[in-house]
Amino acid sequence: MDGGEDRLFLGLDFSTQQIKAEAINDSLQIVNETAVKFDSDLPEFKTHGGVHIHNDNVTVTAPTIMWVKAFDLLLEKMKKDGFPFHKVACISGAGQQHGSVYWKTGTNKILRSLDEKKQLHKQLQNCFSIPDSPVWMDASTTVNCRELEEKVGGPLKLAEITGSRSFERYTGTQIMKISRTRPSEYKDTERISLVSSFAASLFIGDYAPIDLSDGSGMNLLDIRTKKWSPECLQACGSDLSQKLGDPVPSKQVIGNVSQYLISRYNFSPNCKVVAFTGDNPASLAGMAPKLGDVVISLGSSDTVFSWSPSHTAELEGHIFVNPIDSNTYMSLVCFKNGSLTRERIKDESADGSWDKFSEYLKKTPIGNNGNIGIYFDVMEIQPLVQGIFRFNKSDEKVTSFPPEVEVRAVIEGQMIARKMYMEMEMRGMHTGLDTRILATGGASLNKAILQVISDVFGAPVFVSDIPNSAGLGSCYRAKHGLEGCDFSEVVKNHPQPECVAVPTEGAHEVYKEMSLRYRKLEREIANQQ
Ligand code: ADP
Ligand code: XUL
Repeated sequence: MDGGEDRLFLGLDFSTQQIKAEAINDSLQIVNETAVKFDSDLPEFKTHGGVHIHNDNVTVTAPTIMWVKAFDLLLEKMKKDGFPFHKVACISGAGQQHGSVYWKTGTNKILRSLDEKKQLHKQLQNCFSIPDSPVWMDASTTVNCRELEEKVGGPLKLAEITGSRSFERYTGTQIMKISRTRPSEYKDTERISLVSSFAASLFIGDYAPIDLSDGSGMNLLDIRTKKWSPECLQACGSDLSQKLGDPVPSKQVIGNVSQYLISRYNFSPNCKVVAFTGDNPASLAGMAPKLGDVVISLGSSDTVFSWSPSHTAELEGHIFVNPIDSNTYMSLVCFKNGSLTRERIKDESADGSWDKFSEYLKKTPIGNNGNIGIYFDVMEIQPLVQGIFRFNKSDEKVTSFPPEVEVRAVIEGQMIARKMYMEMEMRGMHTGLDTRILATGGASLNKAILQVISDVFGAPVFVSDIPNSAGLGSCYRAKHGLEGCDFSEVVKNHPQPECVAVPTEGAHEVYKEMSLRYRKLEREIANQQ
């Protein structure tokens, strides 16, 4: 198994709606893809889009044990399909960013002595002091955000230290909220993990460290020194440095696969595990972008990100330590109303059919005859607004659009916002005909959506065969961490993405004008809230 052509690299993606596994061989060919979807494969947890939105509309959680049960199902499915676990040389993975897991005191002992005859979720069912993990969609911590910023010297100071001002979904303030509202559960918490390090813990049978890249999404890490920031820790909870453990570079080998997995699934005892990271950092690795490329990820969230050489502090957008090279950075902007909003409009206006949705996009004109829609089904991140807003060409509010206008309005509104915030928040990033936009995530399968992106961004759009770049990036990161070589060496056979859309003539002028209107309308909405 050691070395040679036959070995495999396994990449996991613990995302919002599902967990997915990809496996590649040494030539980077995909040899396995398996997924477990939370809503449909685990209906007993009654999630919608993998989460529970609470009655206050701002608290959003997922049952931690559901993720463990999904892990059981995923490996059982792969075993049933004859997946050769013994050939896996190294594993890495990704998790939805910012979400947190609270392990009860004493759980580490349980993790280290798991019974191979029993499913994991049966052994861990009483092991979480907070059974429902807050996830990235949560927006319930505004007061904690203001407090954290105030305690460290203001939002810009916090951004200088951690790469971001305070955002509701960031883990530090989520921890602060729990430490205040549930002090005894907080006290009974031995370890706090991110979703990524939680997932890695299931593989090594021990608490796994948080990696520097996903750790940058907590408002707790000093991204300059790559250590926890003492003042941020102090503001968010007592004994926090013990509860978090030391962060490690994202490419670090953190241990071998657990005895439990060796006995139950026939993993090799030599199989290594590389630190898991956030889904966006893992996607960056999976897209193997060049400096100057812009990645747009269209999953449960929509994100726009790129490789960034510096960590200049700004008030908006985010800077993370780069998952491939801890001496560089990645910049990112995130939108909460992504695929689930598109999906709702597909269900309501296009009879639940993506084909019909695409047909509507193709038959409506660029600029939608001046109609603009802003669809924030859940509280957006920027601006912090919830609601559905439609405007006609004279900027008058209207209550509905015909179905085909609604479909174009959601895609144009979303993509105009993606470009506008990219330009405002990603350190002067601009796109043009010589920029490559690399699209990934579930909706990157939809060519009609990609055409709108190309028209709005004024740049060609490229896609790879594999829309799950976080899973693929995890395979690449596993190989990178194991071999310790240059990342460019690992991805030298990475299949070149294909150009699937180029800007339509005249689109640039239409969207230039429309973007100005969109900006004004969005500002008015935000000011009224
Ligand atoms: P995540 O990793 O966040 O769970 P994915 O990147 O797998 O999400 O994307 C899942 C989403 O992809 C679904 O919610 C669905 O709306 C969207 N999707 C799947 N197929 C299409 C399509 N043909 N057109 C547009 N969106 C699609
Ligand atoms: C990024 C973010 C989301 C999650 C879920 O900051 O909150 O993209 O990582 O995908």
